[in-house]
Amino acid sequence: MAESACLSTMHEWESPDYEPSLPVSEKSNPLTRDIDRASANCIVRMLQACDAQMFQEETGATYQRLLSKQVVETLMEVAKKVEHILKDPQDSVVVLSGCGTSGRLAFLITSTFNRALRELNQSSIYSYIIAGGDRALLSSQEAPEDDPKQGMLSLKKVCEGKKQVLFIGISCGLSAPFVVGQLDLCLQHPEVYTPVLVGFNPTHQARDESIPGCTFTFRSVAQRMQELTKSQKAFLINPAVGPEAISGSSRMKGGSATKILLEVILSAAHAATFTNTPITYKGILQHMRAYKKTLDVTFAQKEGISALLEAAGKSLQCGRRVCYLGWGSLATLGLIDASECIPTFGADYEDVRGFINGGYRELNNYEGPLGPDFCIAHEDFLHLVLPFLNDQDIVLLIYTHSDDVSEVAKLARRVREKTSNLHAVYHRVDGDTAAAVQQEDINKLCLSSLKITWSSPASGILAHLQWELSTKLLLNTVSTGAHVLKGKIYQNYMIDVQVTNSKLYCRATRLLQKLSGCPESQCEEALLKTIYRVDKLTADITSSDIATHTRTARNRTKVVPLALVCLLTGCSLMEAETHLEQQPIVREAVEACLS
Ligand code: S6P
Repeated sequence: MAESACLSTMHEWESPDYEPSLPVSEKSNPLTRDIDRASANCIVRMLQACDAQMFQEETGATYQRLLSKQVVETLMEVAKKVEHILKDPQDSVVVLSGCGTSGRLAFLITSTFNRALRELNQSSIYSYIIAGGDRALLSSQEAPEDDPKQGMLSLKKVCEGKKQVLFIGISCGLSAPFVVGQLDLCLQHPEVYTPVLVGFNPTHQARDESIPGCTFTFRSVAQRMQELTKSQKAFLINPAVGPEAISGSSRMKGGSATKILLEVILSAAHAATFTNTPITYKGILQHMRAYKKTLDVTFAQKEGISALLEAAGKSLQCGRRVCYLGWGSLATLGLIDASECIPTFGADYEDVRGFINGGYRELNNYEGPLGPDFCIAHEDFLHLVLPFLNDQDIVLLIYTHSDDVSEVAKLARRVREKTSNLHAVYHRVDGDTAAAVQQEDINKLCLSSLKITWSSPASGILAHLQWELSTKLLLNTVSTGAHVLKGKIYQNYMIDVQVTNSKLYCRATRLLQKLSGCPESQCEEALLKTIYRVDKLTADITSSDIATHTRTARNRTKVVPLALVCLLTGCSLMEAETHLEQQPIVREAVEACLS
């Protein structure tokens, strides 16, 4: 009985009656309805169940899934295109592009596979584009997402002089104007560009709002591409992975599924080119299943993850910090997770921060060091952060046994002088005893050490990709859960969302409608009043476009909570501000108004 109830909740979102006006990527997940009141343990279970939805089999004709026949076949076709370029790389490039998390993963994946090429003495063929440039790798730059022209120009620049371009545009919600500008460019020049779209909604749910200065919408471009899939002139990879645990937070499943799909494609292409392993249906499926196993291996550590989440939640609750000290690409995942807390939870830059051994040298981004506002090396941590830490700040070491574990131990000793709140997460291969002594030292210094053990890897690169995904899942769980415990989430909505681009503006208006029950026009009015901090809207404001509104909102805090208090109580903006000052935990403030 309990099991069938649980199963029906797992699939509830697939019903055509479930939040029918919303695309899958924006729906609220029935599994996490009560996440805001859950214990650390329960939060981990809920997030695990949400992640497991990624690999659920197709249940009917409604949605294709990650393991659906058509998806696997498209992965094979795209892998063959990449193989073709790998075999004749002259004047060719494979470009991965996206906004926010999607752009960060484009960076991570291109770095991994270019490194693999370098190790084989081959020239790099992969390039990444992230809306807003490299700063967006480490911070919230949401506005460039709305700029299709910028997208198109940046693609042109990367492809200058190239005769053949495989363009992979990533937009989890099939919604980013930046990406659709690039796809449109590809469609205009089919002799050079072959476009691939990766996202997690069916094409009929792609965003259909008009884009200023464009004759197309995301949906119209996706539909044009769909037509071209028949002749393999364009490709669509858009399985549904279920709604996000925190509504719209595509950094979680959207990001994980992006990483899985693209790595499966590129790994298959590399194996075909360099080890003569043909691209087969079975091979692709097998690789996907290895990622499914990654979820199981990671969440087998539920208790350890809950303990970390609880400790991080405690630090954030008392206004202290969470620091990730990582090595290699796992550190990059720490940097990414930390940067996402700012737009996702309205967190402060200092709340969650990541650091990487070797700093920018190791990160190896196009623009190199990004200046004093973006200090990311372990040395920066030692000079700028460590002196101010105490036992209320949590520090997490993230590494694998193929890193220099004696370096980890050395850093652990330095941290331990300032805070006892030191924890470790590390990956090791079963039976590998190489770093056992140093590991013992680290364990003694840490309050908790989470050891994730993997059976002997099929290939070096696959093992590393699994460790990365495992780290992503773990950090996403810890940082999301910690912010839930801090009271940042209401039900499973991020109520204090920053209204810094058109997608977030629409989401904010929708959220106000849902929670206040007021009509859309009234909600938008309340939103504008809080953005412009006025009790009466002027003609100037109402005639401005969304870009002006979102630019103004960039410097505002608590926009949506304030608008909600005004809508629910009919009070003035100033009264709403006083109310929220008295009750800084947004969830509780909202509940007080609703009851
Ligand atoms: C989501 C994250 C955002 C998105 C970005 C792109 O958790 O904070 O930065 O990645 O908005 O979204 P999409 O749907 O185009 O991949």
